[in-house]
Amino acid sequence: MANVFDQKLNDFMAKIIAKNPSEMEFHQAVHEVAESLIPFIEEHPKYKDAKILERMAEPERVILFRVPWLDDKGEVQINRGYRIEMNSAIGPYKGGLRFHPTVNLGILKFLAFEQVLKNSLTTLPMGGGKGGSDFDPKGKSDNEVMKFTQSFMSELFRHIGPDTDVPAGDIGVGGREIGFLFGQYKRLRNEFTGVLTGKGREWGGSLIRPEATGYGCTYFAEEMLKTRNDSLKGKVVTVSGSGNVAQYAVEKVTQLGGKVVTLSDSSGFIHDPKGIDADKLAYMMNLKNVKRGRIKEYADKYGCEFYEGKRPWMIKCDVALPCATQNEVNEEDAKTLVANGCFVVSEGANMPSTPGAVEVYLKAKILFGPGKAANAGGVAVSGLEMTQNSMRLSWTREEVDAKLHQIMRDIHETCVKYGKDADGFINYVNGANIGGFVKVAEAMLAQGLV
Ligand code: NDP
Ligand code: 2IT
Repeated sequence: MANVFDQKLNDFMAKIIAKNPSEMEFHQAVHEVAESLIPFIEEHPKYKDAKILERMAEPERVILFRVPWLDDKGEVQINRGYRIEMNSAIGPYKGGLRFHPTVNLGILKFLAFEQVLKNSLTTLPMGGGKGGSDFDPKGKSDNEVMKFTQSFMSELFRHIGPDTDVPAGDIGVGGREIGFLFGQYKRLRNEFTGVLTGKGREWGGSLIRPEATGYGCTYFAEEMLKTRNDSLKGKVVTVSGSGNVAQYAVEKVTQLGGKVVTLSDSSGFIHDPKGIDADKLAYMMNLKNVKRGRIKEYADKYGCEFYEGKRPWMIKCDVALPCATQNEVNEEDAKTLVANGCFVVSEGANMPSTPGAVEVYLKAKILFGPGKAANAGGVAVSGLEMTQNSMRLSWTREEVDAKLHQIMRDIHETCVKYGKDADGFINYVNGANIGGFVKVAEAMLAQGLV
């Protein structure tokens, strides 16, 4: 039987690759999903006949635009802007904007494709989208970041809206960028609406949105541990990244009694065997969010080791939370993690594990929470921000956190429902892919050939 599915998967992927040449990350994301879904679709001919998976792999709309701006020296700079409006079957397009020099069409299509299934898993009515630019905010002045974002929004504004497409942050887009983007949108449209999420709390932002992805990824790890009557208490945890997601993962793991011993950025990682406590985290957050410095400075300040150009997966741990970027854990890293006793991987980043790494986790039958399930807390609280904006009300921290926690439990339950193997092992990859797919597929069937 496996061979029949392999053949169908190969045929399906051959078409995807031919149609979307050189979009490697997109191929990777679609392949992983198709591998889970093809056997399921074979059992449900209505999805097969309506070519739901084929339609989902084709964006509803792709917007690509020029972003000219003047730097501080008065020199003209030109970047490229994108918005991928992937799927609106269950709600307005929703997903972040990424500003990073590596951004290209294939990366944003992989992120948009993942976002469709992730948003479906949250239980909230959000379609999927993603966008961004090859603009690099690193080393730019606040003024340059503002100039760029204003120019970016001067084109994007005509394509988005609170009931159409609602962007948010991702790599390189945090509170500062969302502020500038919102200001420019409001000026162009003369409307104060919930068109972006991740806003400041004084102007429509939701409490807990900054924390949501990191907290949610930690809650998801805790839910997975519960299936083995275990918890994060006393666990040694490695975290990669030192941005938004990593920061609040560290905070929540520490609150739940775990010890985080690593952090990283694109220059390398730090290993602090004593653990990153609340004071050290506060130092790191100021370093990254205000001073915009490098993680090495943490090692200099606290007298611990900095490993230049390396990733933290060589450090012995019980739990690993990759929170930086795609393909940051390869097959070798995964083998090292498992050999060192790591038995939980909860992905804060999008697709941080390569296909080879995922294979290692599944073979070793460790608890592996793929990004579209484990990091869905961020977009879930974005959904809650949209609700609060529509109601013109704001909920307390406790209310939002309780809703986030419940959503992460629900996502976990969905993964168990669709991902439990005959031997009782929970394959969260299959669970998340099938669980996310069903709702979108049903909506697409109901809405006809659109
Ligand atoms: P930030 O920009 O706040 O932080 C990104 C972190 O990852 C930085 O430490 C950065 O280091 C590091 N990093 C980025 N690119 C690379 C790279 N190519 N190689 C090595 N390190 C890298 O982004 P977020 O924390 O928001 O996002 C992190 C991940 O989480 C991404 O995969 C994102 O898609 C995902 N995610 C984010 C959500 C959110 O709500 N923000 C929601 C769900 C998922 P440096 O500063 O040196 O570049
Ligand atoms: O990848 C993601 O889910 C995000 N970057 C958050 C998207 C959002 O709309 O909050």
